[in-house]
Amino acid sequence: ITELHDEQVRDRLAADLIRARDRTKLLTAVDDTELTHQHSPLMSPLVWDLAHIGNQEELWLLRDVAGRDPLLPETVDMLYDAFQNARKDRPKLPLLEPVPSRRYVDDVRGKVLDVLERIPLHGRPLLEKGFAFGMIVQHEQQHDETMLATHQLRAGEALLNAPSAPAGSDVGPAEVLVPGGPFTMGTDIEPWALDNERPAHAVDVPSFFIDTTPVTNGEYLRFIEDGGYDDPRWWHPEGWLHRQRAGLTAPQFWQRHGSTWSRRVFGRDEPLRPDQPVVHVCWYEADAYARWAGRRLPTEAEWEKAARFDPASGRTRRYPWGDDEPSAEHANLGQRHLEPAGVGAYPAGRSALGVHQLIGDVWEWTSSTFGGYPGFRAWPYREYSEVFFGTEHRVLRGGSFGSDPSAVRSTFRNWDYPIRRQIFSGFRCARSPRADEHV
Ligand code: AVJ
Ligand code: FE
Repeated sequence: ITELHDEQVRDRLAADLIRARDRTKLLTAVDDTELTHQHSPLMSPLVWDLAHIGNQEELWLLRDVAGRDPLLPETVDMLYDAFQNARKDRPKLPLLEPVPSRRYVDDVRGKVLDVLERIPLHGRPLLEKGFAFGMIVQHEQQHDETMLATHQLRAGEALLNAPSAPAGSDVGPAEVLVPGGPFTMGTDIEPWALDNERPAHAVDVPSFFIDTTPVTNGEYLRFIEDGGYDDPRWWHPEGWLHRQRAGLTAPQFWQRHGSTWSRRVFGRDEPLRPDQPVVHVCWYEADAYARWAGRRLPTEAEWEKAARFDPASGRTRRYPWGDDEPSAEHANLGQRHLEPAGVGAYPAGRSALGVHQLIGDVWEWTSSTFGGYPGFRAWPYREYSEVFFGTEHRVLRGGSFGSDPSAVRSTFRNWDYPIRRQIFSGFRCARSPRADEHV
């Protein structure tokens, strides 16, 4: 039985590795100039992400797991170490050229697929349920999402194509009451959950209301038209300074044409779709909108309870819709579309309480800073999450249209600086009950 189970794990891992690589190839199927150019100081040249994907895969799966010798001179490791080289400095490094980069990732992958066929998936914690391979799948998919953001930042003709995301539909009441009480936050059982999602622990969350959908372009436009960007009352003090210094007047990639707006989406001008979740806002913009609307951002625990808690059974579920893996009916994930879908487009993906689109479409800013759960243990490396704990970053949840299902769960935690908005970030609002509201 163990053998059969292992075979299924291996097949799943091989399929996920291949899907990740198909996506990497699609995102790097550009000419050498595009591949080596730095499209924004916030991003690496695509050729860096490409070889970094291969290097992490070699380090973890060939050298650590399989005990192999390095494929290239060890000085190469340093070039692709994200901690030794800030993104802005990466174009100046003596990086592998495009052809050797492509050859390197292919060589590594060929050997990894051989290792995956043979290696026992137990006996070492790193191999339990194929974790090391799952970690590398997620790592590649995370960099694919980063490369997708690089494509969004690049100037010039469109290079990527995908069908438009579906339109929205009626979702009923604008907010949902989540009843107070404990739920299980985090996980001990998701096989590929990263260290910061562990361990599972009970959190008592008092009743709160959460928006049925993410905040839309149409709603956000009302904040702009009401002078929201010019009124310091709505802004966090540091947010107001940033708003002035950076000259923020609208989400990134919005363009005003008199009284109408368009959005630059992967090299095309698209009319602003009022029913789509707003995307490319920083935490400070989300926070200001919420205050203007008389609301606030949800805490991370509130977001996760809204996504997982089923009041009928008292159970904390894997996904908003239940325990099944995400499908195309549940959520806008996996770069099937190059934009968020209209709100209400995924009724099959709504939560037990009727909250829509918690998974997919846009990463949702929460009010929480990034820290370890009680009992946190850095694993398998401190630089995945622990070195980012503190008050500098805010947590985002739920994944975007550019996140692969293998790299998002209801427990998955993303984080970034509150000024960042080149990521596919949006938000939804929440509020505590009023004193006269008996809930
Ligand atoms: C978890 C998305 C913040 O991309 O910086 C990639 C993931 N860690 N390589 C990032 C990651 C190492 C990370 N985020
Ligand atoms: Fe990385």
